[in-house]
Amino acid sequence: MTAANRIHYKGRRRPTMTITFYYAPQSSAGRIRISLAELGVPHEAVRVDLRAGDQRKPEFLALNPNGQVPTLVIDGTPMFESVAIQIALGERYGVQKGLWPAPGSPEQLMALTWLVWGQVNVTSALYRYMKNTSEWFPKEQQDAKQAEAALNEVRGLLRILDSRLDGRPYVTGERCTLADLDLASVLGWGLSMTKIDTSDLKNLKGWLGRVMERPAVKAAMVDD
Ligand SMILES: N[C@@H](CCC(=O)N[C@@H](CS)C(=O)NCC(=O)O)C(=O)O
Repeated sequence: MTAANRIHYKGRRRPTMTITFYYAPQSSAGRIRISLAELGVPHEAVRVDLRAGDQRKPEFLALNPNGQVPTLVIDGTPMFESVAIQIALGERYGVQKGLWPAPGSPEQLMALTWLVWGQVNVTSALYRYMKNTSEWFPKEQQDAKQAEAALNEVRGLLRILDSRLDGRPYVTGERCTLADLDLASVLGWGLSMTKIDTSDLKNLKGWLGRVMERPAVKAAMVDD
């Protein structure tokens, strides 16, 4: 795009974006569904039937070559990877709604840190644990040693999160941000599925309750 045909919105309202959200119930798309609900972002939701293989159809692969949900199309531009989507939503809608810290603030650096930390570490360790223990995955591919290693990893990460929440209601401080919503949506679901014991962690339960009890979060958790 050249400077001549770039549209400048200085002093004018930005036009409304057209957003299409591709999701599946009980999937990683849940975290984006929660953010869209909390931010009150108008969008069209399209259910992808993963069992029927809709995610492998050419028209879906053209949007997300990984064949996965969540996928978000913003004004014709497809986005995938939930952490990238969270950041885009935070920047565009979150600052105004108080759910994403202002650009350049120390809180934003913290929100980015804990959001990515959750995705890179917690989500992958939890997934590895489930893969080696849950009935959703083939029994013959499960390995008790790998399950134990993943469980130790999850426990270590939960201890880090628990100490972060010592004296702080939310990971960046006083305000709930998309980083809390993202982490809590993964842990709320993952801990209830795996029944990992967290009774020794004194801050985790209160924080999880505070985030999951938010009306928009509760509404978004209802699957259709
Ligand atoms: N790293 C991706 C992971 C997305 C992902 O794993 N999606 C799963 C559902 S939880 C999926 O769409 N799987 C499609 C399939 O199983 O074919 C993200 O965070 O967005």
